[in-house]
Amino acid sequence: MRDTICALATPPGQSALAVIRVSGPEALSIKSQIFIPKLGPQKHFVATRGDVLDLDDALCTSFPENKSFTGEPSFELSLHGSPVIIKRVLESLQAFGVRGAKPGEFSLRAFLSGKIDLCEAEAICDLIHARSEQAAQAALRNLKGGLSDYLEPTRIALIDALCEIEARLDFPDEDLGTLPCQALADKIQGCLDKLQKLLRSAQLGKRLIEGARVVLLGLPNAGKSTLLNALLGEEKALVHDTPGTTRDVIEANWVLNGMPLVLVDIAGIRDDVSLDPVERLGIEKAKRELDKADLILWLEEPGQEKLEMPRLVAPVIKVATKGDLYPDSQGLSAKTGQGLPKLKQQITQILLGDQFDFGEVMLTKIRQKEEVSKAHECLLEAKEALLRGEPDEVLAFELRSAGNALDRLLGKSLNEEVLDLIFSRFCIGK
Ligand SMILES: Nc1nc2c(ncn2[C@@H]2O[C@H](COP(=O)(O)OP(=O)(O)OP(=O)(O)O)[C@@H](O)[C@H]2O)c(=O)[nH]1
Ligand SMILES: [Mg+2]
Repeated sequence: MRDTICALATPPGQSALAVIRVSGPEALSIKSQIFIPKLGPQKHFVATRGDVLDLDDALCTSFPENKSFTGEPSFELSLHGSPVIIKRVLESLQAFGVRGAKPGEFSLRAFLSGKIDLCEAEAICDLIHARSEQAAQAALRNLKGGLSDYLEPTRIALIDALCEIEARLDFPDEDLGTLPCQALADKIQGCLDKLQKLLRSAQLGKRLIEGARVVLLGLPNAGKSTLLNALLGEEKALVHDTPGTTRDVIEANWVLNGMPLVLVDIAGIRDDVSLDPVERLGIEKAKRELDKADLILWLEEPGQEKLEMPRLVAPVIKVATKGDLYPDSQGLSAKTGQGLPKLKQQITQILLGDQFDFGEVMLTKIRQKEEVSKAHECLLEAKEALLRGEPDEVLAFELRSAGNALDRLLGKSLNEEVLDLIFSRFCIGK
C-alpha cells in the first residue's frame, strides 16, 4: 500500500507563488482537513480559493484517482511564495502523516500507475533540465510519447514474426505451411532500419540534453581565456599576459545554434621542472579534461613554439590566435572578433554534422541507447539465423530477446534498480 507524499514543486526561496503537491490514497481526506474553500464545495480540476489552515489564503486544485498526473488522488496548493508559509504548510501536512517525497517520486508513481512509460518519465527530467529551445522541443516530443509511438510498429512486427514461428513450434502437427522466409527476413530488415535510424540519433540526443563539452587547449598565453570570454560575451575568466594565469578548470554554459554546450577553459599545458606546484596541479587537472571532451579547440599563437600532445580522442579544431597582431596569419582575433563566426560554424559542423534534424525522435539517455543497441544486435542475429536456415528455436530466441530489450526500454518489464537510478536524478516535487 502506497503512502501519501508531499513536496514543494517550485524552487525554494522567496517567490510570487509556491506550489505544494500532495499525492496518495489519503490526499483528498487530508485536503478537506487543511483547506476550507471560501465559496461552497470544491470541484475537481477547478482552482478554488480558500484558507489553508490559518496559514495562507490560497488556491487549491484537486484531482481524483486515475485523473491526476500520478494516477492517485492528489491536490496542489498555490500558496504565497514565502519560505515561512511553505515550511509551516509542509510541517502541517507531515503532522497529518504525509511523508516528504523523494526526488522523482511523483513521476515514479505516474509510471507505476501506467500513466506514462519509462521514456516519457525520462523526458520529464530532460525537459526540466533543457538548456535550449531545441533541447526542450526534443524532450517534449518524447514526453508526448514520441519514442513509444516510433517504436510501436516495430514491436508489433516483432510480435507478429514471433507468433508465426512459435505457432509452428507449438503445433507441429497442424499444417501451417513452411515459414515464409523472405517475408520474415524483410520484416526483420524493416525493424533493423528503424532501430538503426534511432541509434544514429543517440549522439545528437545526448548532446542536446547534456551539452557537448568543448575544451580550449594550448600553451600558456595562447589566448584560451580571452577566446572563452569572447565566445560567451562576458568576462568570465581572468586574462593576463603572465603565462600560467588559469589554474582551475572553468566551465561555462553556452548555446550555439540551438545546441547547449559547456565551454571548458583550462590551464595552459607546459612541462617545466621549475613550475610552481599550484600550476602543476592545474595542468594535471587540465589534461584530465581532454579525455572528457566532445571537441577540442587547439589554440596556437603564430610564431610561438608548438605544443606537443599525445593522441587526442576527441575531434580537434586548430585555431591560430591573436590574428590582429599577425595579419598574415588569417587567424582568429578574440580582440576584434575576426574569425569568430567561422569558428562557430566549424564547431556546429563537427558537433551536429550535416544531417541533423532537431525534428526527429531522439534517444537522449545512455540507457535508452543500450536497450536499442541490444534489440538491434538480437535482430541482426535473428536475420542471420534465418538466412543460414538455423532451427526456428534460435530465431524465436533472438526475436524474443529483441522484444524484451524494447520492453525494458519503455519500462514494460520492471527492474527496481533501474527505476531507482532513473528517478533519483529528478528534482524533488516532480
Ligand atoms: N592582441 C591580442 N591579444 C590577445 C588576444 N587573445 C589574447 N590576447 C592576450 O594574450 C594574453 C594571454 O591571454 P589569455 O587569454 O590569458 O591566455 P591563456 O591561453 O588563457 O593563458 P593561460 O591561462 O596562462 O594558459 C593576454 O594579455 C591577452 O590580452 C587577441 O586575440 N589579440
Ligand atoms: Mg587562461
